[in-house]
Amino acid sequence: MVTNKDYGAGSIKVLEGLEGVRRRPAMYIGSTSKEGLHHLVYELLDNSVDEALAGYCSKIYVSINADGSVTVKDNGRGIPVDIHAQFKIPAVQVALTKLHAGGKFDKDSYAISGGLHGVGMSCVNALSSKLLVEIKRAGKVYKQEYSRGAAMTKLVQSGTCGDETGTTMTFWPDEQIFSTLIFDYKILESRFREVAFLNAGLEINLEDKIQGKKEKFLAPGGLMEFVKWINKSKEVLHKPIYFKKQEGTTVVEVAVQYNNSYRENIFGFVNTINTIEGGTHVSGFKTALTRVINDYIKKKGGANNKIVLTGDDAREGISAIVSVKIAEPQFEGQTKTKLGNSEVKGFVDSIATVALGEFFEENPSVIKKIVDKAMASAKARLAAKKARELVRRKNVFSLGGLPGKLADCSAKKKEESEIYLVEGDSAGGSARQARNKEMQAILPLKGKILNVEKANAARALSSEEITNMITAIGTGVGEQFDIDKLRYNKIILMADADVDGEHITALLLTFFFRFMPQLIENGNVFAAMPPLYRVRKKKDHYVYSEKELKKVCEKLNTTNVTRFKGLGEMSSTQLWDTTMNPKTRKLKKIYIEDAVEADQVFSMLMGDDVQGRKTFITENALNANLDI
Ligand code: 0RA
Repeated sequence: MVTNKDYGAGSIKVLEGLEGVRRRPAMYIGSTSKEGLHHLVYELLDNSVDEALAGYCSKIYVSINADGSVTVKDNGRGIPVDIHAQFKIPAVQVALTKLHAGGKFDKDSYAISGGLHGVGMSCVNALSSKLLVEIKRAGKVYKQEYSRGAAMTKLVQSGTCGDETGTTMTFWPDEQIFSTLIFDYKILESRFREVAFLNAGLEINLEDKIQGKKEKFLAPGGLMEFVKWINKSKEVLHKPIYFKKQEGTTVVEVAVQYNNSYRENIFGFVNTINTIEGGTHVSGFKTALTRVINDYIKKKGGANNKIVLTGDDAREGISAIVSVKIAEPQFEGQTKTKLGNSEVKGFVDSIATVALGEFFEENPSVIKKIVDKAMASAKARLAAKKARELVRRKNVFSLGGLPGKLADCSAKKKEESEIYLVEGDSAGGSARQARNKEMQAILPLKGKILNVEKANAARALSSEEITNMITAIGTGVGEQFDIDKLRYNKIILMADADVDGEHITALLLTFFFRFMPQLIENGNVFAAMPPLYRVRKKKDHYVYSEKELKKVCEKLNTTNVTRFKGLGEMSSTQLWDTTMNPKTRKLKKIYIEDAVEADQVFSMLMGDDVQGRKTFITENALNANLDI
């Protein structure tokens, strides 16, 4: 690489803006752990995708290199290299050293760009110990090297390239910033697949040169292929419904395909960013869908034409993608992944109303299947409601509506309180004795709860264990869900540390994922980690994994080991010391790394696709600890 010792005066000045990024990296990329590390790749990918959205790039290549760096290469126009009028340095250097300059040199060059992730390539530069950029433009190749945001060389021309154009960046994440420097193929893979689905025809290649793996993501059918992929382990009711409409710089694109399951799966995207918390685009679509289906029933429902479906009824078994591209997205919510732009709701609603109406007019067999399914859901819901009312009348003496089996805590503030959902009455009894009464509530559950993946909402909501949980937690489910009514700040799943216990935890997680995903997103759901062994040497040492056991035994030089068979076998003191005392216990926080991926895993593991499940289990047997 060319170096130039005098080169620096100009770059130090521009670095000032990037110092803030190095001082508070989490503010710009979310975190400095695994998530933030991968964010660097998305940031560069987004720039190339923007170039594709502008119509100038068709292929992107990303590689995880043997030396720990990552390369993102595209065949776009190449970042401009001419001298910037204001800063008197090449435009590419402005993009890499000026915060927010990003790919958006001027607002008109791209109508649409990342938005949430749009902190720009300068952040990647600031957080890399080294970054190389290579640009092919107007027949020439240009190169420049940076370190921690500062240019180490001038931009130099280093050869010719015929009519080839494009941008290549290779970066080495800074070990001074990140707690991990290892890129995870699987994380990049699911994001890239998503981006390829969301940008029909864009080719994204991923290669891991360390593990020798590669994959091409290319979906000429775009969202239509996306919704089919989401449904791949489900039995579908019809071919995907698809529509797209553009007005000015706003694009709305939707794909819908119902399957025979009972779950609702609507994924919202804004400028290709997954809006996990939904927002105005998703609610506009939902409103239109419910209205169109109810209108159809009113007109053509025959004997059933008086039944009014709820939104939950209309969405039973739906898989859908609602993708919008807008110029100035406003994000809200806990994780800044909820679209706030109010104009988008009406826009999506009116487009979807017309498009769905037309589609159903032309495809009567499809709407009939959807209406039959929604109607079955409504009838089951009404029957369950009647049954519940009967039970409620019988139980007029139950106090305050809380489940009789709940041992509630006395703290009135939810910030301080937590609830343990405990497998089995005997473990429930120990937990009840062990607990801190003021802040810890205990709800014992009878063995294995219903697998909600295989039950419709009405059946799930008539299961006693499930209604007990819902009542104790307080928020309600589905459309009624209200986070402000949450009665406990932490919901802790506590099951034995064995296969049965893991199954129970999986069933509970399925319930939370399908009925109260907001609690997972909000970070309220945890799994307790009871110890596997006790090693006794002078005092008791509790051990949580096989690996740890070996270490502890070697260190203490003893084989005085007791294996815990289950929670019910521990004394209440042991249970408190190991699993419940906030000062000493270990909790796993449950989070959703990738909503689309998580849906696949749940429908695979808990649904009807036996072959898919077998394949999944064989492929994942080594990482038996389910990370979702
Ligand atoms: C602004 C203008 C032009 C290209 C780009 C940005 C650009 C940025 C990135 C970032 C990664 N890959 C990229 N490719 C292109 C070109 C304007 C012109 O040629 O007239």
